[in-house]
Amino acid sequence: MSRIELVRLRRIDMPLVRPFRTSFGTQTARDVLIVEVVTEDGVSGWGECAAMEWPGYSAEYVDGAVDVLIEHLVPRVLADRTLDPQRAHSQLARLMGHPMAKSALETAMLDAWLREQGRSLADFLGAVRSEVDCGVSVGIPTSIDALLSEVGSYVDAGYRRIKLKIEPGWDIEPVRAVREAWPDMPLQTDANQAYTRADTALLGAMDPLDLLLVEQPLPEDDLRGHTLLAEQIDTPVCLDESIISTAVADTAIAFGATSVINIKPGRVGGYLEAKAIHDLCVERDIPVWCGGMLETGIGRAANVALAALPGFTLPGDTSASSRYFATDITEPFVLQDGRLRVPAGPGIGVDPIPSLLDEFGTWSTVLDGR
Ligand code: NPQ
Ligand code: MG
Repeated sequence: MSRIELVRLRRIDMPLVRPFRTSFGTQTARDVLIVEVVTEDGVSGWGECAAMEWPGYSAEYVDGAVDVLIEHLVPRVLADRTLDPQRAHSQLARLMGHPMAKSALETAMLDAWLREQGRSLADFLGAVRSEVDCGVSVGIPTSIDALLSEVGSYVDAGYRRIKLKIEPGWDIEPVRAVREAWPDMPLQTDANQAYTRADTALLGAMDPLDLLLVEQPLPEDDLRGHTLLAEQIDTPVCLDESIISTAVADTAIAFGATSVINIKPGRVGGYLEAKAIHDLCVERDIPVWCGGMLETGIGRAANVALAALPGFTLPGDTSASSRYFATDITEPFVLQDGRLRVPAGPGIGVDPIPSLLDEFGTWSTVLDGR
């Protein structure tokens, strides 16, 4: 087993091609934290942190992730320097919370470890496909006309499923307008916790719109509320924010709170945990799909590898690089016939372009534990 020489943290500022509004706020650029693990043999492994600048999606945020990595997570893995992602997973599990920061570090270790073996992440995880079906997530725009024109551009680009962000005041009308314009398009909604148990009738009013699912309508901790809602509406309930571990996934499935699961490696603390949730869902006959956190090519590559596992039977939010960025920091992921190709090279199978890391870079530090 090889050893870790140092860990480098970088922040890059990536402008978005259009503002992305959800019930928790508007994003115009991504402040992306990138973790690089360098081995004693000079091999670099890469991980991307899913956290946003402010704790809107979940409790994590970029400044907090930087702090916990510098003060707690990186020192744990530099204490023995062994490049062993599974061992690091157990060690980091002794520290509470911070799944996105842990995932970035663990993925960088996993990438370096796989690159040294010449093995792809897709192969390691158990991928069964060389390309994956792609969907796209559509933010809350300023008007229904703007929504129809944005959705139209994604339909023309070949996306195989459309997800509309909803919130109170922006739900039935816009969703109906999209359904009427594209009667056969696979369509789903995502509320990012914006509703309450009192909104059951309103959410049920969207049943005739033939939606694949409604994602995370209620607050993260309200599993029972999701069970009650699922009993009252026909549209399948899919949890995102609530599913923070395999144990919670098991509980939510057993209690009827979710019949589909959105798996995001950042939210659950990495690809090892994501794989375990996938395996549980296959056993329980629960379809899964791969979520997205506006990743650059680094995070996108790893997500596409995960989405190639057999239980990922629904198109994910694994969109093309161009959905978010005019220039990605890796070779861009390009949609072909509504699909993305699964990287086959060692590790995550893509490399950041050094000049672009510099161009977009706003901060970096090196931690070598010495
Ligand atoms: C979701 N993702 O499924 C999230 C929400 C989300 C693609 O809809 C910066 C970083 C901005 C992460 C905006 C999609 C974000 C973000 C939205 C995640 O709930
Ligand atoms: Mg979501």
